Amino acid sequence: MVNRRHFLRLGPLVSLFPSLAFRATQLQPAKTIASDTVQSGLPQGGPLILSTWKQPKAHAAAQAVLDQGKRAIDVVEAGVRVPEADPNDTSVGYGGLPDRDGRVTLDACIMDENGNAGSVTYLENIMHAISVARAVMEKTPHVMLSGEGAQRFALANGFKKENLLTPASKAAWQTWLKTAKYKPVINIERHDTIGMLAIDKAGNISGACTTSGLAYKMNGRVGDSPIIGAGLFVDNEIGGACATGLGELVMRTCGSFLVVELMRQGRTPQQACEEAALRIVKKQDYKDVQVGFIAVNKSGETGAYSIHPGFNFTLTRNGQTEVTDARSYINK
Ligand code: SD4
Repeated sequence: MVNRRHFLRLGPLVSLFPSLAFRATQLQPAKTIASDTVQSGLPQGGPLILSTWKQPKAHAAAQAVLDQGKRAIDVVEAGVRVPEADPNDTSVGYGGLPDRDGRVTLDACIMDENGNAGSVTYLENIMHAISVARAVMEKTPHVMLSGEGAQRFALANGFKKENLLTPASKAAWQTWLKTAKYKPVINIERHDTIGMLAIDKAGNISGACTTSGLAYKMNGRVGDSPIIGAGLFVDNEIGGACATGLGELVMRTCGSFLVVELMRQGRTPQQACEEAALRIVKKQDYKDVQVGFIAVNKSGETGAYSIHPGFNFTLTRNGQTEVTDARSYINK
C-alpha cells in the first residue's frame, strides 16, 4: 500500500469526511505487520499535535494555544472544540447525525498529564461535550457523568442549552428512516470522530476524544470515545493513544490502554497500534467494520494503523501540518 501524504498549510481548509466504504472482494491481509517504520515526513520529537482523520482546522486552533505556551490539555481541548462547533461535521457535536430516534447524543473524554480524567456520555443539547468532560474532571470527584445528570451539571456550570440537530442532519436521518436497518452499517458511514493527542512545550502529554457516536445508533448506545482506556488513554511517563471506528470492537479490547501498555513494554507507537489492531482482527469479526488507532510516545514518535484502508491522521510539528493515510491490516 502506498502512503499518500498531503502537506497542508495551517489555515481555513475545508474538512472532508472520509468514507470507509470498501468491498469484501478487496480484502487482502497485509503481508508485513508490526513494522516500526514511521509514517511521517516530519522530523520526530515534540511539541506536536496528532489526531484522527483529516483535521487541519482543529490543528490550527490547537497550534495557536500551543504557541502561547499553554498546557497540552488546553491544546487538545481548543483543537477538538472546532469540529464540535462545525455544523458540517456530522460525526461530532453540532450537526452530528442523530440516533435512530432522532436524538443527537454526545460522548467525550479528556485526560491530562497527571492522570486526571473526565468524561461525559449520552450528553444532549450541549455543543462542547469536551469542555463539559473537562469540567467533570476539574470540578467533581468523579470521572464520568451521563445523560440528564451530565446535562444538568453542564447547565449549572454555565454551558448553554441548544439544539444540535441541524436541518441537514435531520434530513439525512429522515432519509435513513425510509430504509432503516437495525444493524449499524459502519462501512458505509462517514467518520470524523476526533481523538487528539498533544505534547506541549514542557514535554507533557494530554488527550481528548469527542463524537456524536455511530450515526443512527440505538437510543442509549454509548461507544468507546468517552471511555478512558478505550477511546483515549494517556500516561505521561509513556505516551498516549486514541481510537476511532466501531467502538464496540475497541471497548472489548481496551484499545487505547492496550496501545499505551504495549509502548510501556517497549513497542514503538507504530508497533503498538499495529499490535492492538491485530488483537481485534484475531478475535473479532472485522470484515465489515473499521477501527483505527493513533499513538505518540514520550519522545514524540508517532504511529497510526487501521484494520481497513481509508483511515488517515493529521500531524502538526513546527507549525507544519501533514495529513497521511495510515497503513492498514487489509491492503487496498
Ligand atoms: C463510536 N468510535 O461511537 C466512535 C465512532 C467513530 O468516527 O469513531 N466514528 O463507536
